[in-house]
Amino acid sequence: MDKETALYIYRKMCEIRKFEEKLYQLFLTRPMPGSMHQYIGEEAVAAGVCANLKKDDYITSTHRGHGHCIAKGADIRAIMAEMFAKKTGCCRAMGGSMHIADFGVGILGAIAIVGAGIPIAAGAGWSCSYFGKRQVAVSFFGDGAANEGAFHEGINLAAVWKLPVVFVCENNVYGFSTHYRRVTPIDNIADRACAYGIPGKVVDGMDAEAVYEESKEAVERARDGGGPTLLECKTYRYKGHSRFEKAGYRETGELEEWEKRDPVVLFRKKLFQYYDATEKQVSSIDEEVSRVIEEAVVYAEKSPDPDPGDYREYIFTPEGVE
Ligand SMILES: Cc1ncc(C[n+]2csc(CCOP(=O)(O)OP(=O)(O)O)c2C)c(N)n1
Ligand SMILES: [Mg+2]
Repeated sequence: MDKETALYIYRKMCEIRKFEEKLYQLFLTRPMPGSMHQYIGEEAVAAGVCANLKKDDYITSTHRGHGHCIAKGADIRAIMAEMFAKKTGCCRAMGGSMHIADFGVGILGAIAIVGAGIPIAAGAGWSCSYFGKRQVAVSFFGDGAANEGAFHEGINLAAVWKLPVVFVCENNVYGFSTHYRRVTPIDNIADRACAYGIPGKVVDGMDAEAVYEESKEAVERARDGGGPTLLECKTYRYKGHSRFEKAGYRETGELEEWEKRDPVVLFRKKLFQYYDATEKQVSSIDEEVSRVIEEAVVYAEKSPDPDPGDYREYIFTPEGVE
């Protein structure tokens, strides 16, 4: 990748990390609506994959979706306002943390039903092929989702119809409190690709450069009519499954081992080593991103609450929109 792309990926990873850290503090210190599932530790996956996507490409996301939506280009202020359930939120307070969507930048939705985004991405891929505009669809999902029926149905159909879809499994070791090897009889979920006759690759999900390069190949293949790919990004979530869940099921020292390969720290070093970045360039990204996140909180706090009757605008009846 060139230096511009590397700095872009770094910025996105910082945005995700700082957004999530801020949100964690907010949930600790003030009443916040709903719950949340944090993406800290997995930033390289969303940032590396989405750096290969155009605005009109599609993604489907999950309950752990803040990172995907930031990486795909949703407005951070609007995501933050959604966390606060404000009228200015990207879903006008009707979605919340687990249901972020922004059709304007191709985010078809964060979907909290595990695995449900996979067939939706296949459907989006079908529309990409039908309209012939060289768009692609990417589905992000977890290791737990890979054991849902929707995984088989979605990937099988995309493979049979050679749809332009990239299936990105974020193997963060756990599905809730269950280690993936307790419920998955093979080490690599990517090995399942052969059952669908499509390429499958295991990727170091802590290394944004590796994620970018592997997903670039998969996205290009999809754009060129070569059909889908299954990428399994090996990664780790630093926080518990949701909000204040304590992750007591982890081995002692496990988190610390993964933190040694922190994706943000790792890629920051690479910027100096391989991309000729200067200290000034990188620290100005750090500072700018901190400012953006602080401003997003102020924006969200100052935004109006939705009117109680607003929900009626989003209800469909047999006669049409109410
Ligand atoms: C169909 C379905 N089953 C169960 C749940 C409850 N649930 C929510 S998240 C989750 C774990 C998902 O694990 P994984 O797919 O690995 O994603 P991760 O949370 O690790 O990102 C479960 C079981 C759900 N939301 N949907
Ligand atoms: Mg998981």
